[in-house]
Amino acid sequence: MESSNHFHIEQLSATLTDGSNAATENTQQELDVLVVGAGFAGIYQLKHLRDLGYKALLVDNGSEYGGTWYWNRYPGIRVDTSAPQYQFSDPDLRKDFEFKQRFPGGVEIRKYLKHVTERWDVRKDTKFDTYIASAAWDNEATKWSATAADGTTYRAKFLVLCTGCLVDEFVPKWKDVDKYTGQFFHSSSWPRKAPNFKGKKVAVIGTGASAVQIIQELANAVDELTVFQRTPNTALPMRQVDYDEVNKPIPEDEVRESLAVRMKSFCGFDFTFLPRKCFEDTPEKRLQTYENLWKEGDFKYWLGTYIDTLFVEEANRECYNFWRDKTRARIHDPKVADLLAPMEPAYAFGTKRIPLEQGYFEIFNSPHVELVDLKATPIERFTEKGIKTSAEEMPFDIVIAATGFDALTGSLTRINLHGKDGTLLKDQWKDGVKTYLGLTAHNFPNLFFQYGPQAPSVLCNGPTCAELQGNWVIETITHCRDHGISTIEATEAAEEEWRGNVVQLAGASLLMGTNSWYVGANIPGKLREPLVYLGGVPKYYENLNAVRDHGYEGFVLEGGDGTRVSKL
Ligand code: NA7
Repeated sequence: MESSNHFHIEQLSATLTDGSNAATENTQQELDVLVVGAGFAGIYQLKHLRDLGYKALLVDNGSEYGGTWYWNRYPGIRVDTSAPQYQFSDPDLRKDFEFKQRFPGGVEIRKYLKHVTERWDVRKDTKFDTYIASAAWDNEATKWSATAADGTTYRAKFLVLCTGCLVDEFVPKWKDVDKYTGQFFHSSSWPRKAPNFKGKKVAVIGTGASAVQIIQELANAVDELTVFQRTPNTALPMRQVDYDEVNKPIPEDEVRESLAVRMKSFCGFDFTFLPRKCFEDTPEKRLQTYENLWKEGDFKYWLGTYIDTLFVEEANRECYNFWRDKTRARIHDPKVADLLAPMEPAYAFGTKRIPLEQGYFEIFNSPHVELVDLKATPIERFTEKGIKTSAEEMPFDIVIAATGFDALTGSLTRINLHGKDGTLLKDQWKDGVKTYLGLTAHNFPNLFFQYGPQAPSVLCNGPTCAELQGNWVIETITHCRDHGISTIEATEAAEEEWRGNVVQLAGASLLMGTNSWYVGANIPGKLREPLVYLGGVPKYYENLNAVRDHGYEGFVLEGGDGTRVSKL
């Protein structure tokens, strides 16, 4: 296997835990806030904390800004949220930067982040190539002590983890994969020296969002493409727009308006679910509604449709049927159509992450593209030359595992985070994730994590969460500073209640009936539980603001002398 982000980190982690590499330089840095992760959320934290006078440092394992956009370099990588929404709200940033497409690709997003970080002048307080493998709360000093792989220790009053939610690669443990002599890599460890695909037989395992984008790109680049599908993907058509003289970029006042309404939308977009249920419309009106949403070419068919779609089976089925008929019409071979868009849904529509596609389904009409149904013919093992399914042995020059991530919790639990009593976060969560507000955990004072479990996170786009959650974190840190509070820690009771809330909301939806990474079902051995807050963005921020307005209800706040400052 190619060297990957995943393996690199495991090695670093191991050297630190066995102490062989620790503290070789033995340097120490005192900070107010250590921010880990230089994607949208981390960049936002650094800029705004620094503006408020904090001594803050941003560190990242990568060598540049971007987070998930730094690591994921597969061809065709693109954001599924339209440009007016996938950016920071600061109007100053738009004065001399314009997105060139409605759905920008990875290169453009990295260009945008370069522009942002230059404008916000954050580089001088950023340290790259720095993996924080462990951090421990020091009760005496009331500080976090975080150790990087180079032995440097950062001591900080607050630790803010902006480590992303789709980072920790999942590669299934296929038998004999180590015996395979061709090129093999995970979608998010794409070799920096791009492989030459011309004349090659290539396999893509998986049909999630990453696979869809990779397949679209590789279909025309390779000699033969084989896609191994376990579960069909209900991808929706993307209506891409190249902004130019004819299709002008969205004017500034519209961008502002679009960003201003995020808090009112279930998923933090400039649209939200329709205010009516599926069967309140006549069949004719329903059809027209679906057609209109479909034409938008974005997430509206998923997250701007009838309000009961993700909650009521019959409503969900109507939505699926429309998608199925539109999609099957694009596929020539009925047997292939049965696999890609079966007559009976494989799972409730929208309960797995829906990506936007550009010609994905038509690709399977090409004679050089083969679809293998893993449900009928599972992979038994790898061979020296390729893959052996229960039906046949297939040789490949390159195999790409687009098999996802230990989502939402993996990037937090892979760090050896020791709480107040020394317990590791991963052990504290072994019988179920418990957070307060999807931002903090009991036993882990002065620690905040963003875009993580039990928050809207993946049902609300990255930059939006970076600002909305981020502002709350900054406000909270500032409340502590202004009131002489040295520690803020969620109570167990508050955590229990929040978990209950998350479980109840998910239980009322169709989400729990589907095996997806939203419920941790993609990782063998991972507890199956709802990992996303399904109350919607407005309700989530109502909760956050209510907690703040009630004197940080659910937290214990203590002054420097150990006095309890909070009213509980
Ligand atoms: P996903 O959405 O987790 O997709 C992973 C795919 O890999 C999915 O089709 C899985 O099938 C498949 N998979 C996983 N394990 C196996 C095994 N053992 N055998 C065969 N196929 C397997 O990850 P992505 O990287 O595509 O997307 C993650 C997010 O990144 C995406 O939502 C965007 O937000 C960005 P399954 O469906 O589980 O049957």
